[in-house]
Amino acid sequence: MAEQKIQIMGAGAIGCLFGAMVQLAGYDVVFVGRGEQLKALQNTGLQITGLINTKLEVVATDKPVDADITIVSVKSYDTENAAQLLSRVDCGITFTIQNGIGNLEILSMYLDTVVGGVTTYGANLVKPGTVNFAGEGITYAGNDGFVSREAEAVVKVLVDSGMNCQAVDNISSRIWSKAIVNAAINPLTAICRVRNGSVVEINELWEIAEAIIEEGENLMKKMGIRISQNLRDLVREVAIKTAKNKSSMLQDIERGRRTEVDFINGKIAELAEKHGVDARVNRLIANLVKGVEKSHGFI
Ligand code: KPL
Repeated sequence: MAEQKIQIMGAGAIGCLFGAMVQLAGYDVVFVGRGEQLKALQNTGLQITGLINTKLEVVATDKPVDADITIVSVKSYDTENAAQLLSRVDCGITFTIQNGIGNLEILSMYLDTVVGGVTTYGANLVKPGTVNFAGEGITYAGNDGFVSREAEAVVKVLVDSGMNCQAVDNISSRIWSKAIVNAAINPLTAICRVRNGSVVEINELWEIAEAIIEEGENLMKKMGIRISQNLRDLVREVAIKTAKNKSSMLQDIERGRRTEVDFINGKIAELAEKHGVDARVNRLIANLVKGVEKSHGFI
């Protein structure tokens, strides 16, 4: 197994967590990153804190290389650029664990073997080179209608690395469920600057969250994407379980960085308009986050 090379395309918090787990299991791992994070990985290695405590020497670069499996963990607004860079090397099986809607489709436009994915593992960047492993979760890998050999190969690597991972044949349904969780929690926490728990604790916020979920569900129905669980219950459960966490969107806003709202509420609103579904609350919320990003000069 150690002969397989695993590439992490996007050495942010979640990418580094996955890369560290896989490297600890004996796989050959290369991290592709940029900026301060890349410098720290190259100069001082990768420190993982939280649920595990370890320091690793890592191979880190700014350009993708040939690999057997490439785990894509860049922010969704960088997916197209990442796909173009990956198309110039032999990146093997590409497996996306990104947030948001549309990543699988963008990667598939440029690359041959793409496996969809979604993860509930929690990680956040403490400082360049240091990642906090905040919560054990589960990762699903697969496509729609079938479980491919490639998805099984991805699952094997992650399970060998001690991670919870399952192959599934309904990845769109799972990606959409996670996107609706993110649509209901992330922008409300980012606009109001509160932790995840406030979305259920503050009635006024829960009222907005419910409207966001309902519009998302109506769109899923219209698009023929199976709703495999009660999404209100799911959002409530995630907000309670991660009550003390800052959502990734709040962290982006606090760091002065662009958010992924275009690929979450923005994408729901865009697709809803195309399919003739009312998603005015998602549009309004996406516009508010764009207002924060633009007025503070993040984009
Ligand atoms: O995925 C998340 C995020 O912050 O992006 C949740 C589930 C909301 C946890 O914070």
